[in-house]
Amino acid sequence: MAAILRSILSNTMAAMLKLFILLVLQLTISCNSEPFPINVWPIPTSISWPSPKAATISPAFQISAPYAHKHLRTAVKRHESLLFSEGYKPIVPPSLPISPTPLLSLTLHITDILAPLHHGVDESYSLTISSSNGVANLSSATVWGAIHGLESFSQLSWGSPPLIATDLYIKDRPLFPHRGLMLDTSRNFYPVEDIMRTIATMGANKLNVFHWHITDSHSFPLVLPSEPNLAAAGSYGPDMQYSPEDVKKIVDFAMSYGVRVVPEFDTPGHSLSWAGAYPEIVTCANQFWLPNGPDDWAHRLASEPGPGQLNPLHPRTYEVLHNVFRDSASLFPDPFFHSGADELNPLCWSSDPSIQSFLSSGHNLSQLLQRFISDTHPFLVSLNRTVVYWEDILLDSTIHVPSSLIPPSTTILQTWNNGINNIKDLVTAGYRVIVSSADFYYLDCGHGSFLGNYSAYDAISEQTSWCGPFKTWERIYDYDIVEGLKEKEKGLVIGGEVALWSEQADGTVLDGRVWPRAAALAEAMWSGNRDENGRRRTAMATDRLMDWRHRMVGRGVRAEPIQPLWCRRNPG
Ligand code: CP6
Repeated sequence: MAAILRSILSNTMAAMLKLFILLVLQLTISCNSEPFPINVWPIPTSISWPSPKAATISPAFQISAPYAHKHLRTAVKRHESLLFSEGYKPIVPPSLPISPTPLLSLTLHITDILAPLHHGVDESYSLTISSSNGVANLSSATVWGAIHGLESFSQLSWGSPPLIATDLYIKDRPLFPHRGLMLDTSRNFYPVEDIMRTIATMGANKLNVFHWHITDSHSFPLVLPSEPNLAAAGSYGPDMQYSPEDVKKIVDFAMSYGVRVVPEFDTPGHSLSWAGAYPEIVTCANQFWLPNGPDDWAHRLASEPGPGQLNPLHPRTYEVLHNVFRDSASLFPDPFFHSGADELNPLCWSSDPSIQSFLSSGHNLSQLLQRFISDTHPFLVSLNRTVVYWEDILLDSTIHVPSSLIPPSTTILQTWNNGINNIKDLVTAGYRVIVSSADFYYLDCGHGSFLGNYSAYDAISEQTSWCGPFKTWERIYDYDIVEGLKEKEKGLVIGGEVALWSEQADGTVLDGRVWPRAAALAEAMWSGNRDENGRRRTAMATDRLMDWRHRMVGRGVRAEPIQPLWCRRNPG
């Protein structure tokens, strides 16, 4: 009896094992496949293409944009030249009937030519390409919608001499108005060309906010006209600085892609680099604590020279800050201004003698931050800025300010901890929210060395990694940032940003660290991550993202592959 039972059991086990092996093989060797002849990334809100056809693009083809608008003109020229020079070879060449009529023109129709590139500007467009008369029309409310439409038009073409999909109609608009990428240029320096290539690729993905985390504790790379010593003494060297001309060039370039540039000066924490020029306004310069004791590897691994925090009690602090804010408000025209306020270290402030006497007269550290914010927030508002802060300013359990000092009307909070719960807490408090949850949107995890004492590697590697785990494109694509919110609360989530902190990144790895993962965010923020039936469309997106990555590589962006080439060559 026992023997029979044993045999049945082992047979069942064997069958289960076989099934399991088959399943694993199935998962590992079959690639996702969804045949489609053309690919626009992010996928437009609606495409109507009842009988798919292609047309040649006439050598006499022209884009007609009868508007005197500098950035529109730049974008039009760029696409006229791209259409004939890109020569994109799809991994799987589409086979479509060719219309006898070549495409002769694309005409732009813009109703509000003056609308500035601000948060919430109308970015919608509609595009018709017709083979019966060989013309295409692009209609939009604003220049910024037209620039997105031009990009879609370019992505509908391939080959050399170029072909273009025809007899189609696209109507397109973004799901979220704020679709961003944050780049930290303080931990490591990025040359201007790297920043411009990144912004151009953002534009191609319809991402519209370049959040420039310019300064931090490690370096202060921006030369400001009224405070030149900050960069002179705080940058990594004269060849690792951004001049005011560089900034103007970057901001202007970004506008021709419909990309806003939002500067961040991380204050009052993360400010050691200000001490080069002004040691008197920075507390705890070059002291280093591990907030959670000697085995606090999570902090040790961030390799900070010491947090360095601006002293809210020193009058000089505000003189310097006002100069910095005034200069940057004139360099960066965008109405959003990011002022940081993340990760304040209590030990850093309380090590300072002047702060010690403030504390011993019955005050606390939150009141110290409140002093700082009650000067800087109104000052930034007087420069017509909406101030963005990291969520810590409200949610940090030790050092925070009451919401009366940062009114929701002039404040936006950017969340990075604890996902949905914090999003919920922030919108419940009435704030507009930018989502950058570290568990989904932080791109920094790379292959860099362990930033600590190697002998402790074994002990720590089991527990945590400061950057890990690596966030895959699927993880980014699938994250639902408004899950569980009421309709009214959803309206306060203005969008999301992926973030590249640069402890272990610089220009040599930039493209691969950012792309194609930022493209996954771009589609989720522009047209969502679900199909018309509300089902996830991650599997279908795999092939499309593979093709889009291939196209980005062709445009000179060294985006990482997401699967073997075989998967597109051997569909099914
Ligand atoms: N620098 C600054 C950082 C981080 C933040 N602010 C950070 C924290 C945790 C992780 C990654 C980056 N390096 N200024 C948090 C907003 Cl895991």
